[in-house]
Amino acid sequence: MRIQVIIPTYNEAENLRQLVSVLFSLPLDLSVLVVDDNSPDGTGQVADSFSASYPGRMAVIHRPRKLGLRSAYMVGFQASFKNGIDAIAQMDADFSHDPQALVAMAQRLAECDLALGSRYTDGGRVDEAWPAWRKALSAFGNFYARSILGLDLHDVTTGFRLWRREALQGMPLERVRSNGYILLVEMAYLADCLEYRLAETPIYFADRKWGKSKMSLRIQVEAAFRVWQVRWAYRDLRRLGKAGRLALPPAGS
Ligand SMILES: Nc1nc2c(ncn2[C@@H]2O[C@H](COP(=O)(O)OP(=O)(O)OP(=O)(O)O)[C@@H](O)[C@H]2O)c(=O)[nH]1
Ligand SMILES: [Mg+2]
Repeated sequence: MRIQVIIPTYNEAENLRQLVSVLFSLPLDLSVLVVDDNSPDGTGQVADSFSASYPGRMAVIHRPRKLGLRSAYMVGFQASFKNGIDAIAQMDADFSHDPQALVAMAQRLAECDLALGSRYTDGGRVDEAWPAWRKALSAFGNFYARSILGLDLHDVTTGFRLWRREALQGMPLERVRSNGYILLVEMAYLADCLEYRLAETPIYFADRKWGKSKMSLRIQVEAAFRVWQVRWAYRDLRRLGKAGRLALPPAGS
């Protein structure tokens, strides 16, 4: 199975240097696609030097300025669809997502369409160093989104995912509106509306090694409203279920 890992980056030079080396040491047929938004710390140049050292295994998309996570992933997905690969991974550059977990996720993909690296399924954990408020908010946010959207998932906001390429390509990605981490809720919900098979693999979620977290109470409160908007936006697909797949033109066509 040929896997492409899409990593959106903004100021992740130090993290990326280490992450790419670890990814290439995994026992997987894996390539990397970095989508960098002209990071002031030179992340784009770090990515370029890897693509010179690993021709064919490392690609970089440079964008002129910080344009947000949603469009970074959308541009990355469209490029991946053209590469003849079997599975597409989403992961953060900051080592919150342990690259080793990709091995278990790839095994899991044999029996599902989307394998999610999950902090809240049996065996999953979050960083012990997280303050109690952040742990509580994250756990509550997941419970909240899961209840409102009727998702049988413990970790709806995880950004560590491995998709079957056909499944991701079959999603109406042009309808996805959210940015930030509601993007992840929206995409999981969309996959569930289309009755894709979702499976969770336990992960340990470490706090970012370098750089500062942007998570705040304000972001979480805003997200709480957005969950309702997501439910409303896809009411047609929720009703259609699996039949919704046929009603959609394939993404990137
Ligand atoms: N290309 C691009 N990448 C981004 C942008 N915003 C965030 N990223 C990257 O997306 C990934 C997830 O972002 P993080 O900043 O780690 O977000 P987070 O994990 O919710 O928050 P932290 O607690 O700060 O780690 C990282 O690899 C970032 O570098 C953006 O506007 N453009
Ligand atoms: Mg992070």
